[in-house]
Amino acid sequence: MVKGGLMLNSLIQVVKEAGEIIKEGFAVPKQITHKASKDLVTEYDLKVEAYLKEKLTLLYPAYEFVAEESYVKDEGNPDKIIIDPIDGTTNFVNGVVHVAISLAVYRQGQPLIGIVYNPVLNDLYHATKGEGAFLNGQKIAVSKEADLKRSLIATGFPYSSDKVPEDFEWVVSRFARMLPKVQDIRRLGSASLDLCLTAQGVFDGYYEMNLKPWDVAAGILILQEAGGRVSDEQGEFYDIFGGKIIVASNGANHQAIIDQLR
Ligand code: LIP
Repeated sequence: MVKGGLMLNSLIQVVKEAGEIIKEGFAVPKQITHKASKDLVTEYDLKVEAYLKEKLTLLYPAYEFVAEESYVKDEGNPDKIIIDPIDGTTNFVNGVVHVAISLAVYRQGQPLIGIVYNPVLNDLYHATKGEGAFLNGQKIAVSKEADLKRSLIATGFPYSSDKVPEDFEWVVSRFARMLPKVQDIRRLGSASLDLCLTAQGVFDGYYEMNLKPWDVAAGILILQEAGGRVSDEQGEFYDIFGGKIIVASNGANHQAIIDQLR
């Protein structure tokens, strides 16, 4: 039994079952629809979300679901299960292996459990508040790299980059400012996995704009439990339900990343 109690174990079981749907669809043709020009959804996103909601409604009927493909508005329940059925949908459509189910439990408005599962690579990250962060059962921790020049930084590009000139300008200007100041930059296409790879010490930091609660809720807890730091671009609390820019790091280089993003 993994640490974190019965709820964590039952959630992991259901997430792994849902992962089989992603594995079935990964290498086959998909029906793709566009929520926006760059925002894709497939029948597999919908199947995974429906499976998770069906199973978890039976197990945890008192919780409100905040799930990417069915979310309408906050119903005010402080107990939430926050789901991204396929984080990295564009990767999934194109056969890039960085895809994950991201699931977080908030109880009384506070993060309690985070699970990020990549069924293609069979990597399961999890954390329970106060109990550390784990990858496939092995404890993980952030890197100790304090020198931005030696830091491998991840980022992403918002779906709005073709529609909102200010967003495009922010992304391009910060990328141009950051690139000569760091070891290198990576863009893997899954925010939840970017946060988990930072928790694992593979990345030394990560930043992105316009993410949704389901992209980051689980990964933030996993990173914090691995000793990392998460803030907004001012170094203040990042609100998953309203934050525009997330800055995540090993803590040692956090201020240096923020200074480049000002
Ligand atoms: C994606 C994020 C990624 C971001 C994409 C998109 P989705 O989530 O994980 O970091 O760059 O624009 O938001 O839409 O695949 O669940």
